[in-house]
Amino acid sequence: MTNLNKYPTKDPVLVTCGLPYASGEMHIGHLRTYVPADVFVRLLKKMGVDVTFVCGSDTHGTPVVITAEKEGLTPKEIYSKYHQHYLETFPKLNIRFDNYGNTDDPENIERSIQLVETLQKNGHIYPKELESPYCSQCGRSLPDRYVRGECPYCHVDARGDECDQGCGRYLEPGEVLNPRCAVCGSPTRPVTRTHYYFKLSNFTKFLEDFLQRMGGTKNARNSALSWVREGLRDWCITRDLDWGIKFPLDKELTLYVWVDAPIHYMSSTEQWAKAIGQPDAWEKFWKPGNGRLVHYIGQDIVHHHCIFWPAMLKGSDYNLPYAVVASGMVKIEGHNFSRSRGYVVWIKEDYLDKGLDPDYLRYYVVSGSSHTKDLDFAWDVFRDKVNNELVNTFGNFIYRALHFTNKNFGEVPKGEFDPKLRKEVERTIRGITDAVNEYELKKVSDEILKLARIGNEYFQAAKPWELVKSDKDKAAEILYNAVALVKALAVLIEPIMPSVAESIWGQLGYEAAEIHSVPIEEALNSPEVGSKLGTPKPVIAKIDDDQFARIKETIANRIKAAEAAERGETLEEPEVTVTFDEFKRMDIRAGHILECTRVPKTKKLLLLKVDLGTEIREIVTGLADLYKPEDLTGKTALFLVNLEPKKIAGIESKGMILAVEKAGEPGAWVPVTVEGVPPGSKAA
Ligand code: B3M
Ligand code: ZN
Repeated sequence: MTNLNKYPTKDPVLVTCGLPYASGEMHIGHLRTYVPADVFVRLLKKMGVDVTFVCGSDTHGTPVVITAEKEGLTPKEIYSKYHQHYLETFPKLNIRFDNYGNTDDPENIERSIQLVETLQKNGHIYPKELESPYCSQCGRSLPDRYVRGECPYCHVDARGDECDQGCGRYLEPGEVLNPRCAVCGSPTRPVTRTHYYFKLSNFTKFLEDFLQRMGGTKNARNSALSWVREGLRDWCITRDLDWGIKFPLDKELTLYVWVDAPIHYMSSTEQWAKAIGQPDAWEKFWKPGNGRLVHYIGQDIVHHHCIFWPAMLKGSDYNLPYAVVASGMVKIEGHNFSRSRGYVVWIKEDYLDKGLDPDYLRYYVVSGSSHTKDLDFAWDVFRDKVNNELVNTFGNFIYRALHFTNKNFGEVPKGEFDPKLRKEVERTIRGITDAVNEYELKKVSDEILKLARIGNEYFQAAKPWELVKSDKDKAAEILYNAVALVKALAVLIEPIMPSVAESIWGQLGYEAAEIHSVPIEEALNSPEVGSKLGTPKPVIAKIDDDQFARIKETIANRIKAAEAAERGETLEEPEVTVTFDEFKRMDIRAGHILECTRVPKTKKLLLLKVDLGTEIREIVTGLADLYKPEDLTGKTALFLVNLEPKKIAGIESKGMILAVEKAGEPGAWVPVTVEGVPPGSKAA
C-alpha cells in the first residue's frame, strides 16, 4: 500500500526536478516536468507545508561532450552557455527554484566522491573486466551515446545506454548488438579494461519492498517493479571518457554521469542551505528521518530514479525517496517530438520572444492531459484554450464582476457570503487537495474552471445590471458574492498562473505580490465590506490573430525545411529584398590576415589578427576543420567589420570573415579573398 493522506503534512518536503542536460536550449518537452513540479510546490506552500524546491544543470556525460565537439567548443564552454540559458529562462516561466546549481559545482564533486567512497566502504562496489566498443577510425572508446547498435531486448536500433527508439530500456556498456560508432558509422572492435560495478543485484529484495511503499505515480512504481522482478544486473558506474568527475578509486576513469547527476539533488540542497545561512538544513531531507523527497521526472528516466537511485541512497546510508512522479512525454501537433524533423517548440525563440504570456503555457501544460499520459501541444488547441477557457470562462467572469462592482459601488459593496457559494469554494479546495494527493494536477485546473463557470452562471442568472436600477441592495448582495468568488479564484489559480493571480489580487485592492504567500483557506474568507478596489482591467488577453498566423507560418516553414532536408533538398529561400540604406549600413572591408592561430581547447576555431588599415583586430572564425593556420596567414580577405562584437570561446571577436559555401557541399566554406587592394579598402 502507498502512503495515505499524504498532504498537507508537518514533515519537510523537498521537491526536485530531473536535471536538464546543459547541451541544448529549453523546449516544450522540458516543461512537462518543470511546470507541474513548480505548481505542486506552490500548492504545498499554500497548504502550509514547509517545502524546498531544487534543480540544476546536468553538465557531464556524452550529451555535453558530443555537443561540444559539434560546436567546436570545450564541454565547459558548452555547459556554461546552456546553464546560463536555463538559469535565465526558468524564472521567465515563473518556475522558481530555491536553488539552481550544476553538476560540475564543487559541492557536487565532493558529495559524489563521498557517496562513492561510502558505497565502496560498505562493500557495494567491485572491479570487473568489461569488454566495450572501440572505434579504430576515431581512435577512441565509445561510451554511451557514442555508440549505436541493436537493442538486445527488442532488436530496434538503440544508443549505447538506452533503447531510445524501441523498448526504452536502460542498457549496460557492451550490451548493444552489432555496435557501430555513432560519429563515423564504422563497426567497432571490443577492448577489455577493468571497470567498476555497483552491486545492484544485492538490492533486489530491498527494492521490491521499497517500491511497493514508494509514493508517486503508478507508471513509475509499476515499471520499476517489473524490472526488479525480471532480475537486476550489476551496474557499471565508470566510463572511459575524458569529461566528468574522476572516479576516486581509479583516476583514469570517469564516474558515469547517471551517478553524479541525481547526487546533485543533494548538493543543490546543500547549496540552498548555505545560501540561507543554515548550512546543516539540507540534512533534514537527506539524513534518514521524516523529511520527504519527491522527485519529478519524465517517464523515460524511471529506471535511474526508481532502481539505481534508491539503491545508491540505501547503500550509502541516506534517506530514501518518498515519491517519484513520472510524467508522460510531449508530442507536437500529434507527432513525436523531434528536433531534426522540426517538431519542436523552443521556449525562448518560439514562445517567450514572441511576447506570449508564460502563464498561458503553464495552464496548457497542466490542463492539457493527465500527468502520466502524453501531452499533445498543438498551436490551434493552444489558441482555443486561451481564447475560450481562459478568456471567455475565467477572465470574463473576473473582469465583469470587478468592472461592474467598481463602476457602481467603487468598493466592496455590502453583502454576505451566500452559504451555497461558499460550499462550492469548499468543495473546490477539497478537490484540489485530493488532486495534490494523487499528483494529478489536471484536476486542479478542472476544479478552478468549474468554479469560474459557477461564477459566470451566478452573475448571468442574477442580472446585477438590471438590479442595480431596481433594487440596489440586492445588486450589492450579488456583487459582493461575485467579488468573493473572484477572490477565491485568485487564491486558487496562483499555483498555475502566478502572474495572472498577482494582477487579480491587485485589482481586488490588495498588495499584488502577497498572493504568493496567501494560504489556500483565504479563498473561503469573503472580502471586507467597504474595502477599496483597484482599477479593473482584463487579466487574460486573447491571442492576436496576426501574431498567431505568423507563429504558425514559422513553424510550418521549419517542418517543410526539415522534410526537404530529409529528401536531400534545400528549400528555395523566399526572395527577401533589402533597401539600399540597409545595405549601406554594412561596413565590408579588405583585411590583411597578419596572424592565424588555433584557439586552444577548441576543435573548430581559429583566431585571426587582421590589419584593417587603421587598426589591428582579433576576429574568431570557425574554419579550423577546413584550413590550417598557414593556409590563411598572409591572405587578404573581405570582412564585415561592424558586426556586433561577440565573445567566442572567451575571446571578444569583432567582425566576421566573408566566405562562400560551395554549391552542393554544405559546410565547405571558401573565404572571399581579394588581391591588389590595401587593407581597409571598402567594398560596396
Ligand atoms: N540529465 C536528462 C534526461 O535524461 C538527464 C536527467 C538527469 S536527472 C538526475 O532527461
Ligand atoms: Zn529495446
